[in-house]
Amino acid sequence: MAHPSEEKTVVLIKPDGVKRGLIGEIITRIEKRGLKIIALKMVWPTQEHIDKHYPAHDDWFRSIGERLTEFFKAQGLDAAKHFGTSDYIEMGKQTKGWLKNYLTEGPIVAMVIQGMHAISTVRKIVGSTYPAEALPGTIRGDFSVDAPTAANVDGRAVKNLIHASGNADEARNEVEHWFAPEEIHTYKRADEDIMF
Ligand code: FUP
Repeated sequence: MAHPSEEKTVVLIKPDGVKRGLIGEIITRIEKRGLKIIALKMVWPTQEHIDKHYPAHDDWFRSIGERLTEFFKAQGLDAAKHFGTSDYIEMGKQTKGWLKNYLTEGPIVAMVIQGMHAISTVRKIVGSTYPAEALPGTIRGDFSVDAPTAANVDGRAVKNLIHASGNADEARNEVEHWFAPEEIHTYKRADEDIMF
């Protein structure tokens, strides 16, 4: 296991983040926290690349379906009516199709971020998956407002500006999926000795 201060995670600024001119704002928040960018590039991904980026197993599809169904329910709405099925796995598969369209709508900025418990720290900076639930002070909570009750009904993915790896396995796979080893750099930030 890597030292906690050397943990790596992948952040993608999605096409809505890039087109809204939020690249600088998003990077600033990550850097100011004391996390280090060790790889960065702009790419316009293919559908195939996005297909491989997101998991393809039933547990993941089920978790997507379950979560959005709960959100619909909390709003007094029935997700099954809009998806034409109450099967969580099917809902997850449909959502993945929309994600492939969303993430290929334009260029994205892909980064590897390294630092103290980087995976969980970045997730906190980013905020809840659904912007409508994200707290002010988080990136999603400050700059976006979308919800599955609107997105899924309109046949698209939730516009939530950013992707950030969810756990250590995802982070490892995503670093490899997005970057060649020579694109990832090792260097010391000037404030590292002072911060930890
Ligand atoms: P996250 O862990 O925040 O990356 O979110 P998930 O893995 O649960 O979901 C992956 C992506 O699917 C999220 F960025 C948002 C998107 N999504 C939708 O667009 N609609 C939904 O109903 C649920 C998820």
